[in-house]
Amino acid sequence: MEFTKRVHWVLPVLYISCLAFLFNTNNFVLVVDASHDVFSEDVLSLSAVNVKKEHRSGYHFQPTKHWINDPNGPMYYNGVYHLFYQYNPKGAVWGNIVWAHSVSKDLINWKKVEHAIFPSKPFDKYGCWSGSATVLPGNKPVILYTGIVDDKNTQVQNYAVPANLSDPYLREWIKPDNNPLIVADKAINGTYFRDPTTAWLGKDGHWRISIGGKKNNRGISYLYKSRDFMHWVKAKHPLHATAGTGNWECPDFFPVSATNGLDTSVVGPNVKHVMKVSLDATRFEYYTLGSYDVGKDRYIPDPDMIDGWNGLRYDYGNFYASKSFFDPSKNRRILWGWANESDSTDNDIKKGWAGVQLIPRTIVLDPNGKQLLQWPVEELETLRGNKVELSNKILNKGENVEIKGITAAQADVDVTFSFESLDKAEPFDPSWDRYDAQKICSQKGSTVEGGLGPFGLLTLASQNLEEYTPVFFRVFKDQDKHLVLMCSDASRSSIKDDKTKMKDGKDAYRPSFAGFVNVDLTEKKLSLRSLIDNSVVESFGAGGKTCITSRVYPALALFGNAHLYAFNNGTEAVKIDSLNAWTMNRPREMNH
Ligand code: DQQ
Repeated sequence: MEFTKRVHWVLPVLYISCLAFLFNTNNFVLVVDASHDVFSEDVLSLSAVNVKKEHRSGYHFQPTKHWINDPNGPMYYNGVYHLFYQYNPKGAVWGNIVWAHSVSKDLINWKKVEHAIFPSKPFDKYGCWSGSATVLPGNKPVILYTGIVDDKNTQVQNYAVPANLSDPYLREWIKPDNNPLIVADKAINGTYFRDPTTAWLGKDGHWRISIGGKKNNRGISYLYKSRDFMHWVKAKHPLHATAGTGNWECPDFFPVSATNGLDTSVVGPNVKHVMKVSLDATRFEYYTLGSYDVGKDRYIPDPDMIDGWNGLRYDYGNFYASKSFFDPSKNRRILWGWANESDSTDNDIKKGWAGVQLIPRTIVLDPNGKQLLQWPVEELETLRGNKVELSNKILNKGENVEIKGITAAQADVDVTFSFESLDKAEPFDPSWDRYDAQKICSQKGSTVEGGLGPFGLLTLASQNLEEYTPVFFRVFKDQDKHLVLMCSDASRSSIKDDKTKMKDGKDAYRPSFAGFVNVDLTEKKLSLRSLIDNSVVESFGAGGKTCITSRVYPALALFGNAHLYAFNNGTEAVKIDSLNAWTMNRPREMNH
């Protein structure tokens, strides 16, 4: 696993996989685990006086300034979508974490309201970490979240309820005095015990939740049960656990079907369950599909699932700590995920902000039953402005075509490529690691000539292609089958990279994110949709089978100077069957 690369991304200061105490030269104590950098008081409250507009998102959710991370407690309640999120109200680095709160009627226009939960009581004095919302019978929302009770990062589970259910925005939340609801018993390491899920109700009338953690190096999703939501008892067995995977953050457990979303408590013969965990050690999100044995209260991954670091990922790029919720108004399950910056902490502080939430995605089971399909919520289309179209355009080897007439820095592009034959697909080198798509993509980038591919889009490109972020496919032949590689390659995204060294002197984090696409090529077509937003490139391959998000910081391809191309660097000609691209407008109301 690529620890060193991820260090650039997540832990510019330090990385250690277990909790440790360190001292810096200013003699204050740093408490660090794999996901939580600890900065000095000075740094914690540092942000640029003027927030830099450059690279800020146009339509991806972000606050007006400062640091954000995990989406928390998303829910739909009485006609309003709620998004809470981890937020530092004082600076552009992780720390001082509160639950910030925004509300929306359409998932696109967001209004900021008061912080919902912030440290104030002994049971959360040192932090209000991630958690989930459950709407209880009688239409009563309740939040479960992780409170930090001491400077050793000891974690407990708390609840909060709205002060006034008739306030349409649920602005004020109360943390009752019978908190904490759950403390770690002796068998649990209380510093790895966090991020409660939305609760589901069993046929026996008992609520269940899962909480992430680890024991030694075994990732665990603990299971707790309660009849009244107040008194919780740990089940004899965890819901799920996997040796060798390290700490599990932000578990998510929910039912899926191929047609529509399901309420979290649904079980049944035609329902599969998804178990997602955010793996602290790799900072990627892995999921398996399987069945929920309600008798044993255990999750069992399907036999063909890989349950660990080589498993399916929600997104093969910068996407973490996601959380899903059921939207009863449209019968769909929606997934929110956080994209951290890929830049140095120094640059984050200079910008005055860090982190965005990605576009909420509708998730359903792929009809093949082997994976999920993710797609931007339909409401996003209301932001589409000027449109350009292209069809039946052949791209021979080495050719590209510029997609003109839209604002390429802020666009939605949906393209379907077709090809006459698969014969020229390159052989898949048996020495390559089938599970290290990123390595293959870094060797076989968008400019290395191939057979069938590389072809795709050059996003956030400067006029003379000094910088660009290609999102593309490359098809390989592996014995009797074809393997489709999808890449989102940040390595040439900015000419400034040589000057943006990380604090530790290493190069800025510009990975060639990649994943394979499990797609049937019988029709000899591949589709790609990319949501381009100044420093975000969020892409969906083959109708959402494989998703990859990159964060990039072009120096030239900014605002009106950004360009968009379709390209082919394979010897097999490809045809743009159809391409639709739109300028994306800013939402009317953007979280102010
Ligand atoms: N972020 C939260 C934790 C969670 C982690 C703290 C994941 O609750 O485990 O900000 O990014």
